[in-house]
Amino acid sequence: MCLALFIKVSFMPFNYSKKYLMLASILTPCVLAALASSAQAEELVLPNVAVNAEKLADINLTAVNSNDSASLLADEPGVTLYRAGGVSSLPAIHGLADDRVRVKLDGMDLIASCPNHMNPPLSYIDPTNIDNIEVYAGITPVSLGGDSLGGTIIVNSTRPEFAAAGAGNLVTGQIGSYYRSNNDAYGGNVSASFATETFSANYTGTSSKADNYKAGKNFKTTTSTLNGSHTLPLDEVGSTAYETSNQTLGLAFKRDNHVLEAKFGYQNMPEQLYPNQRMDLLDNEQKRINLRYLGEYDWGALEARAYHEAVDHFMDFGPDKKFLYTTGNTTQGMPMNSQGKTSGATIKADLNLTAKDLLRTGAEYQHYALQDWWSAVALSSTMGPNDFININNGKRERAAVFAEWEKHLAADFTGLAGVRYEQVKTSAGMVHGYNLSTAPTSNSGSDSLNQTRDAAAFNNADRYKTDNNWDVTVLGRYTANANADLELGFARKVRSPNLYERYTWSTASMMALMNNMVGDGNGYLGDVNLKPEKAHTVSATLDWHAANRDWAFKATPYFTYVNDYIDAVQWDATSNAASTTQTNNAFTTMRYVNQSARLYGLDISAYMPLAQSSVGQFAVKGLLNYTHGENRSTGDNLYNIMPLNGKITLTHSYQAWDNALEVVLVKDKDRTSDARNEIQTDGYSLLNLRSSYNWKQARLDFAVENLFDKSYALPLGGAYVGQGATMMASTMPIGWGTAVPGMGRSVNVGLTLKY
Ligand SMILES: [Cu+2]
Repeated sequence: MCLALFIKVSFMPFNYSKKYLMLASILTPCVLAALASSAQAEELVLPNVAVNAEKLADINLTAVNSNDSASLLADEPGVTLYRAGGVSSLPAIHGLADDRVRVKLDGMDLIASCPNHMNPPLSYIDPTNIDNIEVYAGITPVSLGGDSLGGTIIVNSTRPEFAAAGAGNLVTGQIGSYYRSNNDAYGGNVSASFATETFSANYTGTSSKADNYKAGKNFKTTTSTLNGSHTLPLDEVGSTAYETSNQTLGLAFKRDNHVLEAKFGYQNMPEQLYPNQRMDLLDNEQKRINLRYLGEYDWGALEARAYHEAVDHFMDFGPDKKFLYTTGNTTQGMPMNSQGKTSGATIKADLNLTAKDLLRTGAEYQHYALQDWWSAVALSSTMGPNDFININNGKRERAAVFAEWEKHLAADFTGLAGVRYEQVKTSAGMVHGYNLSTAPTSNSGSDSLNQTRDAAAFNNADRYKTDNNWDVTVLGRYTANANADLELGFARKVRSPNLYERYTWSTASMMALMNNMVGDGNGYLGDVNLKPEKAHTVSATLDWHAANRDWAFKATPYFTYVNDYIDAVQWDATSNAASTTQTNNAFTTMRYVNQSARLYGLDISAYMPLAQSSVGQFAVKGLLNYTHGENRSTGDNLYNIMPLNGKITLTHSYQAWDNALEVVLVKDKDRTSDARNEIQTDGYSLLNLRSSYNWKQARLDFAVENLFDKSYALPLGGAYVGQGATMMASTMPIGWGTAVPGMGRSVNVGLTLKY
């Protein structure tokens, strides 16, 4: 089999360095395999801490449909996705997205270092490298998240495996590859492990590349082209191509009930284009190290972790976008740089006080530093002669302690109560615009685009902020009988503003347009005086099921009130105040502001077997999500709330064969944010087919997504600015009012081999 793999990879369409890397990755474990006998695996797993964890039952460990790890969450009740770049969707839980959701990747709280949040935590892991995901969509225990409002998503990469006692060394490996027809996407993944009873080493490498995708039948994104710009076919969705690779090396040592683990990660992403941002990601490099100790004791469990991450991020115009001002044929672009450094440590103890009482307590610390600057452009009259300092020496420091008590009050009743205190300190240094070389403190001399006025106001403001945030969670679970569980909870959760919300400062339209974390095409500027958001949520879950869970029906209604919700108002750069007249049906400049918001909704999921016959087992799965979000200060709708949507999946399994037919139904998005001139989208339905066949050491996946090649707009995909001149509010040739189209039909195949 090793020989077969070797030949297969040799013919894969990678560039040489990648190919040799993959070949080496295959050969090494193959040689090890020849030397060692196979053995039983043994895993060390944390005690189950979850009261209401919604564990993803079956993570499809293949990249056959997507390289976007967030897309694995698409079947989770209450979870929707802000579609953005090809591998960087932002998950939203019950209408709260991005930094409002705590995403923990291998226990690390990573932070997006980009004015467009192009590098969120899940963009650093390939779907094939994920071991498990837990989603807390209702009430999140304080031990599982702070500095966030909505739920928590816990994503763990491959866990270390050790050889069982006396069974000899353990050698495992996996190699996979896939192809998707719509955007000519292909890639591969390899993993190899070697373990003894006390030592474990694991390497994973993944690589993927895709062209722009095509919208469904008869979709036209533009009918004209800009002078000098290359012409895109009418159904091609500009700026949707990507290329990325991730590598991890994990080492672990085990002695009795103690495990010491080190994970090293490296990402090199040469390109991730953005159809809903004015800039494209043209380089992202991440290096990370994550150390963990896990010990089981008579009294409970102790976990300690320390991590460090360094990110270098670069943006400019990708191939489908162009600079508005060209000098002859010289298209110069607008280089933008972000550098982030995150260091953190956590310590957590689970104490079994009595057979019925569990106390979880811990402390967390995180230090984040951000530098964000845009290099001077020689031929531009406005973007020079100096660098534009967007965020100078930004710092965000979190220190938290928590305690949480879980008590089995009776055989049928469990209660949980927790409190968390978190101090968040933020600061940023003095700034200047393209027009000056030093930071001004008074508005004198010549000004360009109000850069001196705005920088001086910012430099004179108190930029050192300390937030004292208190979270509380109370939760009860009652088992009424063998068929019904009821869970009821309350949570108060607080999130401090991120550095882009607090410290971006320029009112100039072009600069503000570059600071946009939501993909709506507008420009944004920060406010140093923003207060933390405070959410109060009540939520219940009714879980009605067969005693053996053959069928299940689950409903979660929720209600959240957010004080000081960070929304935005239209801003007048000339008067430097909130606009008195509103701009309609156009991209505009917004400023973040504390308002209040209310969200409520319901998610329902169900599962039922249909028939068991000689031709296999048939079952049906259903999912329904409804969310309503409104700004209580203005009466406006909240931005990017997914309209009513559902999914019905018919599954069939027969021996080694698994098949699914999925219908996706989405209603019109007509409740949109007026302030942001959010684009309405039409309802749609899609049909997807999936099939997989499992052999003992191989798996073949086949899928047709959007079988009927339907043309539709992504409700949470934002505004389309994927081609032409995107640097000014009035984009050409697309203009305001086009939503990002969804992908047309794609035929996908994937093959995974294991040994
Ligand atoms: Cu970026």
